[in-house]
Amino acid sequence: MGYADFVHPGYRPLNSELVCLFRITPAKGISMREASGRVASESSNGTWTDVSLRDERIVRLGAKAFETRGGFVKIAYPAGLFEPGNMPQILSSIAGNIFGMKAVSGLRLEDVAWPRKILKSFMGPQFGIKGIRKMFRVYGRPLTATVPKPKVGMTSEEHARTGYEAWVGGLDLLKDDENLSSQSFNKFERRVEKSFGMRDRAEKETGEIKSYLVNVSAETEEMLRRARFVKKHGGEYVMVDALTVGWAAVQTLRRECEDLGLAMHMHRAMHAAMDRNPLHGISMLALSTMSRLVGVDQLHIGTVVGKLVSPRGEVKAVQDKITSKKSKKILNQNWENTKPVLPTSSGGLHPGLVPDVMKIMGRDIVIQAGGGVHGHPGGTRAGAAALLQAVESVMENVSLSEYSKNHAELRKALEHWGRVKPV
Ligand code: RUB
Ligand code: CA
Repeated sequence: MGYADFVHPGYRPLNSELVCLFRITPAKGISMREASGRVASESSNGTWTDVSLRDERIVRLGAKAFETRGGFVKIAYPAGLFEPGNMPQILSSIAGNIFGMKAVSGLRLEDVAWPRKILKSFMGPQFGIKGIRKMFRVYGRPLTATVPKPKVGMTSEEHARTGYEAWVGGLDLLKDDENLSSQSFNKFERRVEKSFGMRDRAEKETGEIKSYLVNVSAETEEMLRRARFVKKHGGEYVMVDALTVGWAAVQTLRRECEDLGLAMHMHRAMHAAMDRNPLHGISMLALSTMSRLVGVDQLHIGTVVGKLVSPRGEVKAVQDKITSKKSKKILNQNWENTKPVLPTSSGGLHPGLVPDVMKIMGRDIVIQAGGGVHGHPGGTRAGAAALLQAVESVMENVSLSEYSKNHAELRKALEHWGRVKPV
């Protein structure tokens, strides 16, 4: 089959087919039609030259580039191409060789619409937004979290102590940072034991439910062992750097978390290697569909106003994709009974930016601040109080400056950082 066999303008995909939206920049001398045919061919069952075996059943498995609009091409893939429940195989097809094709100078997987059969073959989130809120018995306001900073270097005792200060300061969640695992000065087991000891103490003192996003990212068997260790010590969550551990490992961890009853918080470290270039790679929107399918409960989706690139349009589209029952941005997706994922906004946030974040993303989110808590002039406990006060000011529809008049920690934070948007 030649590339032209994979171009079917006007084709209407079957409900059973998986549809991808690509942004295609053809190489010099290659037409869009040729480039889209090559992408459809190489990502399904074609290659650069005709081969002998090409009977009907083979042709039927070929993908179809069916709609081209302004550099964006939709391609439909017969379900038979894919092994249900196997994220690595699906990505090796729709996000594999094609990025290296000489026929394109740029190629970006913008979105994926998953057909029911594949949707049902993945576990989806165990808790979803309702389940997470039920865990904390906190409704109507964002959950709050903090990462101890410096993010790597503290001993287990220092980490746990910082968590205690943040919890009694009013925050719901302590979070490990993406590159904290089990370094010599802060071994995983010691950190878990010390931190949950401090968590129990903070719960007793505050009467509030507190939890801890423990980073278990490691080789897969080791991740399962660490997840069991968290469970044994009374934890409710694991955190996983899904993109650096890989989707297959996340699928295995997700099964383990089902047995253990542990929620999963997904850090997206390395996503910007794929999604930052608007002309080449894999969008955060496409990555977010994989996250919801594989079944994380919480996902970092950016801040718009913080230190890391997260454009408003993308953040809102991702939020819609991971929280709605039927998402419409960009490709339509009926999630059926796949639970929604709680968006996490983080990256350069501090109390002065909380109103912006809540204005853009609403209240059904996690707001995470590391430097924006521990860099407070009054220290971690004051920084935690200031972050919570900023959330409360929005909930009470009072301006930050007004609210800070009788909330000293917030006032100090505003004196220190104002409304600065870090770069
Ligand atoms: C934030 C932090 C997180 C980033 C990741 O710390 O450590 O790793 O939020 O970015 P700080 P994203 O609050 O000190 O900036 O959430 O966009 O994936
Ligand atoms: Ca971090």
